[in-house]
Amino acid sequence: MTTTDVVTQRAIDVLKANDRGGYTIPTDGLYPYQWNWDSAISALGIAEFDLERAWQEIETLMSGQWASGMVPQILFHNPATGYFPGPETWRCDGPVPSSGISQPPVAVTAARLIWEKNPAQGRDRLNALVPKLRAWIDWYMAWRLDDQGAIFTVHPWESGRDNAPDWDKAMARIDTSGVESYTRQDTKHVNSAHRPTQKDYDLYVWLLQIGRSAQWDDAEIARINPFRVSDPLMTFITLRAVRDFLHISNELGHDTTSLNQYIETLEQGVQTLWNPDISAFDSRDTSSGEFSGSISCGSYLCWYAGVDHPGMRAQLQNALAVSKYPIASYNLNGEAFDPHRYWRGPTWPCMNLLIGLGLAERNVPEEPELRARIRELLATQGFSEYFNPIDGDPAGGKSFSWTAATWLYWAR
Ligand code: 9YW
Repeated sequence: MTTTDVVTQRAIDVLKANDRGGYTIPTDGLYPYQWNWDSAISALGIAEFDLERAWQEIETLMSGQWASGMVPQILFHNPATGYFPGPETWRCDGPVPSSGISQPPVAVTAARLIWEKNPAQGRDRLNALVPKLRAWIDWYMAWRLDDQGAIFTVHPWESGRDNAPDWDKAMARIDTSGVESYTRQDTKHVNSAHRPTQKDYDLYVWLLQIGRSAQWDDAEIARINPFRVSDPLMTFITLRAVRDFLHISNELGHDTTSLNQYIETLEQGVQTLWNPDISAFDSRDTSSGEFSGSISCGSYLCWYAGVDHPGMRAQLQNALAVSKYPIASYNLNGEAFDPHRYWRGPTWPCMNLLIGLGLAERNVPEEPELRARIRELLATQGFSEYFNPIDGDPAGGKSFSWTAATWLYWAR
């Protein structure tokens, strides 16, 4: 066996060990349920050794879809301990116990990529998913589109980048004094210096309370939730999802009404996220109109969305020059940079997978170098949740599904 074969076998073992029967948990202990975009990325890895099981991952995720079209961030299929907030805190009413917010719609793109591995075999399964994927896209366009065509998030957990500096200014304006008492579980599993702070968690729980008081009704949330930040990551991933869904619909002969219009709107929307002051795609608070001033891993998803930008190409070259293990979750020269704290500096391989796919598709010459760095990181350090971008030190949960999937689908 070559070294590559050994690491590949380890990655397969991680995904199999995290399989809970029809769905894959992100990691044992810290995250014991099905998470939305983790499952989408895990499915890409699973498709490398078991195509049937990869389809099932997406199908199980979509089984939690609400009548509104929303697909939840977490599905609590089976009782588990060790995670807060669980179903009793969210108090949602979907077909599967769940949280009340969504996550970036990578699963639409994953469905296309899995289908393309064997179009004949996957045709019926994809056909059955089409109405559900469509309803989710329509939900995003109805409830998460700002007046300039970008996609915003109503909760840092929905964005998938919990404590990113992108949300700092919007969070600072919110008074969380009415937050109920709660007990965190995450810091019992992993080093608390590498996690969001207590202040961050107060806001997460406070925003959860807002949604719950609205009984998770979209129109009521739109009326009372004060947190709305338009996000390059959300906008790029949604734009990519709509492009992939249009392609699927054309290939399989499904209705394409409004899809071209969605693409046009989102293409205009991403341009409104260009912040000339930092020469990068940035997030923008929808109430103040103010940019965050944050160059994040989300900024580099432009190519994934089919959007080229010479300014981002320069950023990419800089990222490769200033850190051994790019692309970091937050710019190393940014004032909030912390190499250890979750989405404020560490490198997340799963984000590099998405960035790398975009670079490869657009023939950006830096892709092989980025892939080689992540390859070396995973081969030597294993499949942790995230890594110090300077020295590659692993942190967070171990044996993480989407990190193993990154190896299988892209880095190896
Ligand atoms: C939470 C599972 C999730 C990811 C998110 C990441 C973190 C914390 O873990 O969220 O409690 O949901 O920020 O992107 O989906 O891996």
